[in-house]
Amino acid sequence: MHLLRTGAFLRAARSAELAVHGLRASVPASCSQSRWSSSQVAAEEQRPFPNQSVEPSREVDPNKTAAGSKEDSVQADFKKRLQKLGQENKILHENLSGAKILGNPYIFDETSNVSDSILNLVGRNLYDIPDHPIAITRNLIESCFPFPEFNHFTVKDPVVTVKDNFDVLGFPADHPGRSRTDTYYVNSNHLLRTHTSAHQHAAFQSLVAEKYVTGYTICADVYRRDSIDRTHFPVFHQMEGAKVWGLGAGESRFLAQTARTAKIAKQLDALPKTDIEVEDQATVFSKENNPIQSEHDPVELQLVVKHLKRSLEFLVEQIHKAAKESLDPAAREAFGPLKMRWIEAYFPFTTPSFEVEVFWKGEWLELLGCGVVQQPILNNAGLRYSIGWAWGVGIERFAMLLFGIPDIRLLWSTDKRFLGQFSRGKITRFEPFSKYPACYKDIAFWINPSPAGASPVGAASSATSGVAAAAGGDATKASPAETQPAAFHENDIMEVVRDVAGSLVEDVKLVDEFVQPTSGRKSLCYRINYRSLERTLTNEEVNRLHDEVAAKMKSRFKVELR
Ligand code: FA5
Ligand code: MG
Repeated sequence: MHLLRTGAFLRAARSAELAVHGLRASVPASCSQSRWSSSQVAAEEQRPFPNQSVEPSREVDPNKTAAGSKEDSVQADFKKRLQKLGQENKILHENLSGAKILGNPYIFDETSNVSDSILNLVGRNLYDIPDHPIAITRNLIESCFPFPEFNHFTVKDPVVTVKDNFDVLGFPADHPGRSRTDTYYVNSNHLLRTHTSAHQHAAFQSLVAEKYVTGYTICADVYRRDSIDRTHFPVFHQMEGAKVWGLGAGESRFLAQTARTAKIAKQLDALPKTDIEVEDQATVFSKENNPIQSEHDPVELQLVVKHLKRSLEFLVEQIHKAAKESLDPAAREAFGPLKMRWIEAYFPFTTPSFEVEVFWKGEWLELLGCGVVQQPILNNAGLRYSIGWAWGVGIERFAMLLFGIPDIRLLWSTDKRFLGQFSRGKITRFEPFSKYPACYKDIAFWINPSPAGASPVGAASSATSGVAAAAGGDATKASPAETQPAAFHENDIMEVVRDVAGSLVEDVKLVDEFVQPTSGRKSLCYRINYRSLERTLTNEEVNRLHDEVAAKMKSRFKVELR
């Protein structure tokens, strides 16, 4: 896996591509053990991290199968056949099943759930097309975190190991984000990354050798089996950012830390002030809700949190300003002030953790998640005596605010009427070219009371239920009040609809649910809104699509149609 440096780095004389996984992380001079007693270092090494061993990730041996056994000649031959396929991404079913993704062959196993419809979207790299709103937004975000303080990376290949996406980040074994109902698995070792945090460990490692660079951003496409509506799409783009402070100079650990605290305070002071009205609902850090890490000094921690919050408030303000300036003067007046709030959150790899929401089109829209990096993550990356923050934003959410784009599907459009409206470095208001009629169709069915093969992990862990879960796996969506075994997950119907109708569906909503008192069976009714962004759909076409959705629901999930 490669982190590809972008922007200023492409101009730099040093190598543009950095194989971070191949590097042996060396401990920086400021962290040399001789400065402190070996017992102190040993104590730090033993610090537990939730549920996981967090050794640095290694590339999976390409000669081994998912189960770890040596590849036999049939598998090797099948891989060769996959590799020879003409198209970039393709699924092949023969005596074995597998996929070619961005040129690499993978053999499927019982965990695989990627589909052609999702693989067709792999490799579009919208963030690299200079005139595309996603790339324009990415550049704007990167400009708020400039070089040489921040390195900027992109990672083209979305296939990562389960270890990098979840294990290294301390995701509990039963975190809902790991579920096949929420995540696209290539096989039991590999998945389509669900967040850019999958590259956090490698990016932190890259900071070890840096002299002036103390932070980074990573931009990439991420994949989630999610709901279908105007702000959610199974592929979207994230940008991850982080900054660390190593210990300052000093004769003792105490003095070095005091110097570091003073440095953070000074840098906080130097951050640009913002004018936005912010409601902060996450100022108290309690053991139960949003704990401080035991190794952090509370005064220093508060400074890091303030630095994080102010950096992101600056980002949100810049986006809002750019959006406002793109309007004509009359519309600018009506645009109104920005309403933004901080709320508590939970991520396995940060604590305390937060989310930013802004008020958009009459409701609160989540823009990003962030927090203070779990110390074991920094330690494992070779940044043992550093403290730092990290954030992850959804680029589409920012782009929709910036350009006034009402539906996330538009960002995947290849229609010239859409793409022709944007050019690099410019924020322009999206002009709707037409609104085509909606066609609503309901599908009602009894769900199968026995656990379905496609949804083996239904329940949320106690650590994550009722809170926003990282990297997908919304614990609140899996029907927490469900009394029967998890036979059906809402993302299952979303996936079927996506496979059959792709971006011809605007949204899918649960409109009715009830349990039959005598049998205890449960009935669900979903309303599918078929509407193309580019043309009027005919009745026949919609009926055909809807019949296919019904047939697939029946065959894949054994539901009984009503
Ligand atoms: C994460 O993915 C964390 N990795 C973010 C993070 C990074 C936290 C570093 C702490 C430190 P979350 O699942 O909330 O968190 O997603 C981050 C953002 O991605 C969301 O705030 C939202 O803006 C965007 N997002 C999430 N799901 C979708 C989707 N289906 N479509 C479009 N944007 C989405
Ligand atoms: Mg979230």
